[in-house]
Amino acid sequence: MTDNQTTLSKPMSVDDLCINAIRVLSMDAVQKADSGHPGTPMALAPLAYVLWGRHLRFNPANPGWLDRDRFVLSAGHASMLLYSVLYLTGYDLTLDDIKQFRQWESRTPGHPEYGHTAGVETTTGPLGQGFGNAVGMAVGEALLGTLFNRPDHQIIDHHTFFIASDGDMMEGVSHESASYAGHARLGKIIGFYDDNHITIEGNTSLTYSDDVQRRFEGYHWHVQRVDDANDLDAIDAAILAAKAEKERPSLIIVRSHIGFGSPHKHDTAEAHGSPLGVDEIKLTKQALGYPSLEPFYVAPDALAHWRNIGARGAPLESDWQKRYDAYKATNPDVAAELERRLRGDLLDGWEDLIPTFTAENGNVASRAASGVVLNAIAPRIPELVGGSADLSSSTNTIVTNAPSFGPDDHSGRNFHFGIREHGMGSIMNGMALHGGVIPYGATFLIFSDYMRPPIRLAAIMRLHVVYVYTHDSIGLGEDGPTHQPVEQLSTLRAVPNMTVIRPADASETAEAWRVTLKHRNGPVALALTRQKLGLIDRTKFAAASGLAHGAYVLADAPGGPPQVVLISSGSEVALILEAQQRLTKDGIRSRTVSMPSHELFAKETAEYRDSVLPHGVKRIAIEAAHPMSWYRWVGDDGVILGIERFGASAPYKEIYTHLGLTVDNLVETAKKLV
Ligand SMILES: Cc1ncc(C[n+]2csc(CCOP(=O)(O)OP(=O)(O)O)c2C)c(N)n1
Repeated sequence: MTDNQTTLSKPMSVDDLCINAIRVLSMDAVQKADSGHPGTPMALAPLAYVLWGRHLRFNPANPGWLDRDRFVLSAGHASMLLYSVLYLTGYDLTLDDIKQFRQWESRTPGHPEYGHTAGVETTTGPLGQGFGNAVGMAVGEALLGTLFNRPDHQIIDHHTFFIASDGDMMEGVSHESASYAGHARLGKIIGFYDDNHITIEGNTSLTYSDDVQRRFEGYHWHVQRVDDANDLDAIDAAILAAKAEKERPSLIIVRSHIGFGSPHKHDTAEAHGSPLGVDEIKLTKQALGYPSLEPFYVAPDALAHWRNIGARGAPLESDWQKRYDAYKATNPDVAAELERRLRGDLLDGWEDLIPTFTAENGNVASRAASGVVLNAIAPRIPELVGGSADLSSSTNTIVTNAPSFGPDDHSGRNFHFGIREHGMGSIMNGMALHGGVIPYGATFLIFSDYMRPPIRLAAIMRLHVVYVYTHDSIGLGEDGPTHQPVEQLSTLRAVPNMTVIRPADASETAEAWRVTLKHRNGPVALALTRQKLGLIDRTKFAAASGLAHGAYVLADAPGGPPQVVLISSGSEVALILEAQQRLTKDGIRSRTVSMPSHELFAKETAEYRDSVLPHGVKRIAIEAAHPMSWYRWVGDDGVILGIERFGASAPYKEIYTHLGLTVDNLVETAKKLV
């Protein structure tokens, strides 16, 4: 017997070898990295074995197969559970990758990252987000299935599985998403709640005594219990029953024991987020009766069995492909449309539908202009689907004469997310990840704060989602400081991969939608006004198409190069235009620059940027928001007229005056600078 062999009372079954392989890889990877979460993968190894082994439809050779079942590990800290299974079933992930857990540029980062590791469907880690993503994926499945399946051809027909931990359940976003899913009757969701009674601080009894079963029954979910996470047949039976339930989403509450198998860490918080320790790992492998103590050892029989499980995917997919080919032969146009949507290509000609605004339209709030544009382009962009968190009449985000997505109709493009901004953002991410749709979600800009976590994840994952944020400043007036955004524009602009666009008038709003729909590698936030805006006369000022550059010169004063540059975005562009006229009269040559998007401008060439903001000419920026994001653009000797306090409840013009956001102040400041 070698040092690494253990004494077995009886040979281990292939089932146990397969299950324990996950436990061993998880323990060893965390130990090698000297950081990570071994306990939950150890507890849930049997669940993973039953789910992947008997139920999940997936093909490691093609992780992107359209009709695969989706799996979301909402408890992203348990990433080694997922990485183990991806390696064992034969995805593009090697044992060496497992050994590189949590290392620089490895394919096994600390938490699962979408686009980074084959088979990872979404980035998780911030608890609760995966739950919402799973609901969004199920929305995508239901919507596309309803639109594209034909009576004899169910080509989109898959389940969305997720695993949620105590932390996921405590986070509010799980409430918002679960409530939405139950109401919308998303019957193809099958979630597992890992009921292990342990979080970081200790036993859940410290802080948590929800009756999760009744909670989810209250949401109209179908709820089952499995009392022993090691009972493979009970897990199997519960999944079968969940699949048989067509109307309600399912939750399977699985009583598990964190750190299962570890003599000293079993059922303790210590197993949650630290390596077990070399000695304890040895004891655990012995207690489990594992055939070797060698780190990362997977018995050949177990690997072969897991690979057989993975190999079932290819015939599953090719069977589906045959059905898809038959569908395509019978319904060539529908199939072509589906394929277009999945590729993310837009139909030709949609830009011809973007309306042109003229003086005859009168003064129009940019939120209203946005609604007009959305409705004009909607017929040619059917994949643009979305709605608001109960503010559609204020955010102008309903597509008129189109059905709503709801419990009785999964075909609708208008979504009613309810007053659930956080859930909305998280569900939108799931929809985008599912593919075939461009989701938009609307609320007041101030309430973007209620959906920060999914915004950040959309940016990390570079998802094409659109936020329509209206009531974008103190310009909303009487609702007062609780509703008036101040710091939101700067903080949204600070999110990497995010594009914020704040158009100055109806024409720029139309251009903003053009850019937004073409911008496929990250979220776009449109900041739109509640108050009406005048239309900038494009016969006198540059065309609104300049918006695509992020910033563009509207006009220079006559008679020579500018002495001062006035920069602004959104509603305050009107102020710089008026200031320019006054300065011209007073003999000061000024340039006006509309800067609707800092991010788009930052991507332009240095030559272009210098042509808009010439070196050596002093700059003044004005925006009814916190000045933080403007320092880069005005330079050391520039001035920013912004807001460094909360707003106030009053008619909006008065607030502007009290806070010094006026033409008078602009003119005075310019004169001082020149
Ligand atoms: C939003 C958010 N808050 C906090 C954390 C840090 N965190 C990671 S796991 C965890 C809780 C662990 O308990 P549980 O969810 O039951 O997971 P288990 O210990 O069973 O693996 C916390 C607070 C996080 N990942 N996300």
